[in-house]
Amino acid sequence: MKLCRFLTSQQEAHVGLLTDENQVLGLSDAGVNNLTSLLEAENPLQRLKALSQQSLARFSLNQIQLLSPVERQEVWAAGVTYLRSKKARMEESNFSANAYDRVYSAQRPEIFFKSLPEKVVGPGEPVGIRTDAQWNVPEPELALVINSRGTIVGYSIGNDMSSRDIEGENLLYLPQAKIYHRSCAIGPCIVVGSTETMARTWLITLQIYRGGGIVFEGQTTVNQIKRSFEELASYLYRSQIFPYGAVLLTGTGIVPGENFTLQPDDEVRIEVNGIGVLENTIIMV
Ligand code: DO4
Ligand code: MG
Repeated sequence: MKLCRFLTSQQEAHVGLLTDENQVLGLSDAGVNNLTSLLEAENPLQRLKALSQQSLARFSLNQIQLLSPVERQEVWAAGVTYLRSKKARMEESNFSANAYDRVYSAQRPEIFFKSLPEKVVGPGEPVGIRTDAQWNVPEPELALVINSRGTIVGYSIGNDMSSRDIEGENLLYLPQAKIYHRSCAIGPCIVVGSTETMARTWLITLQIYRGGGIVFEGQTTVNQIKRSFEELASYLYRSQIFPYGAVLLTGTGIVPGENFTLQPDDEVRIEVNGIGVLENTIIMV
């Protein structure tokens, strides 16, 4: 089942279920006003199935605006989980090549803080490239949605926007390359009820449009992620508390070639076939 947040034409935020017919069933009529309580339920899928049987308001997608499905969850990200990411990063940086090489096969994964929840950009909202960076790319990633008990309860799509020249100059600049205004998009919904085995059959596709044409296209499979989802989630929760749960991006397996950089007005389209499509336009921030 697909859980979402949306804004009505009266500018009221609601929680809903996205149907296969591209409609949204509003859950306010059933007394549900936030996603977190559903993700924290003993059995979120069972709870959503029961809610979907109730009489609920229906909205078509053109009546509403989907919001990022993140409320108070911190967003973190795993890195160098795909061979493609390791190789691209080793090429971009002589200085840090050894670090990327080691972390790919080390026992402890790379996990870094990505975004406060209130700074996450939703579907259709602009994502940013830094004015002081020359080489910028989107990173299309599967997002694990984890509750406060550390259980993976759903999946979404994330864009871990990155400035490759800043990261490549010195790995200690990673927070500046990764964490800035509008550097993280998540959406369009949270898929609840899929196992890791199911998620590993999904394809991730990235398309970048400029002036109506495609300037970059790439594809990978979730199954290329080297580490298990449980392993990534359990490292995130070591000696940590997440009272509202957390979202963990699982790393990128699609890296455009060395000559490619994003420009303002580019359209970034990320599709994960088991989830949906996350689209955002690029602006300078
Ligand atoms: O090591 C730096 C960041 C890696 C990353 O974001 C990724 O592999 O997706
Ligand atoms: Mg990344």
